[in-house]
Amino acid sequence: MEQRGTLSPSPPPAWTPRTDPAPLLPDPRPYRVLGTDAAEKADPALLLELYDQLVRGRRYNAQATALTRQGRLAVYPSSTGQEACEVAAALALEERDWLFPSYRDTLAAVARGLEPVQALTLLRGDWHTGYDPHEHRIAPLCTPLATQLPHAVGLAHAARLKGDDVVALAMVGDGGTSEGDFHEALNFAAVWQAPVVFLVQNNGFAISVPLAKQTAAPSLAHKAVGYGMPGRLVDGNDAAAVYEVIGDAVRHARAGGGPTLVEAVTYRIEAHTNADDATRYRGAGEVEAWRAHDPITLLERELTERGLLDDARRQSAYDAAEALAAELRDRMNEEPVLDPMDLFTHVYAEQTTQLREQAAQLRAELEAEAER
Ligand SMILES: Cc1ncc(C[n+]2csc(CCOP(=O)(O)OP(=O)(O)O)c2C)c(N)n1
Ligand SMILES: [Mg+2]
Repeated sequence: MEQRGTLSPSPPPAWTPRTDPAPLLPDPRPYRVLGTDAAEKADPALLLELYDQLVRGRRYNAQATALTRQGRLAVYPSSTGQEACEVAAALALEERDWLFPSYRDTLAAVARGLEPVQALTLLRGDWHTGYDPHEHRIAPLCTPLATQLPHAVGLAHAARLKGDDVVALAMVGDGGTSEGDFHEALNFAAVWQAPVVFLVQNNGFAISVPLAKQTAAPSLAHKAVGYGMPGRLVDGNDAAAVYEVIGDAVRHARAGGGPTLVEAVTYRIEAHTNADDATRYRGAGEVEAWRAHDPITLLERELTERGLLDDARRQSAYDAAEALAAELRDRMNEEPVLDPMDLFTHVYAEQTTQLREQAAQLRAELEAEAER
């Protein structure tokens, strides 16, 4: 007869959580600095730099949207209302770090040093990413939702294995958190303790879908606990608060502490893109309530009260923003000089046979056309 194992009347020792969930839980009140006692500790030079960048960013958004009306850009997803997240997150990184932006994060890329016109090349449909990702350590502005997140984790994990002191900041929208890629990225990041910071800009909507129809979680930051990483909630319109929270998460990651999920609560003041009509799914009252919590006004009030911003200083910020817009307009009005053969460059490190054949065919057609 077959020998059966000894039957144990009670289950094996109960599995105990490996991580105490309590320290991972986000404070449900979004962290704020401006208008609180914490503001006094903020560095005046940093606040002024954030202010300059916010003003430039808003002007950039207005100019890019105007370019869509002039037929110079097919589409532009404006981040007006979200400039504090964009700018503060980019400034919280070191030069050696990597930024993984979504399509809405042009301002973050520009604040990190990308030439303003280069951030629009993709949206004009000119040339691949529009810039060399390695030069600025900015991955391509990513349209397929959340696909930039596993890339960020892969890069950060690889950097750690190589002993490089690099952190990846991955930006995603509230809607993007419903994607499988979000889950896979956060899971791998936590298991590997990869030096990644995930910044979710909760701007209230995924096109016309409000957050309440997207998730039943207490907050998006609470999702962190299920993966075993800390979740943090921050007022996404408070540039000083975003800078501090992202900066803390970046330092934590760099020191080997693993990933953090930051949810920045903000609002998309304009439509999803120039191709969307936001009045179809939200009321003017909601927009007005958020205008009263505008990121530029919040910082301006703080700076003015502390005597750091007078009319002349304010004007210089607006003049610089105007100059940026004028240059952007001029550069975007130039006819782009494009080489059709570039379709085949930077696609594969080693081209496939099919692509080589197609490239040869295109080259022959271009040569024939040039001879005509
Ligand atoms: C994988 C994938 N599915 C669908 C879309 C179409 N799409 C583009 S933007 C968008 C909404 C995204 O909302 P959110 O993540 O909140 O970012 P936001 O636009 O608010 O910045 C959708 C569904 C897409 N780009 N990629
Ligand atoms: Mg959104």
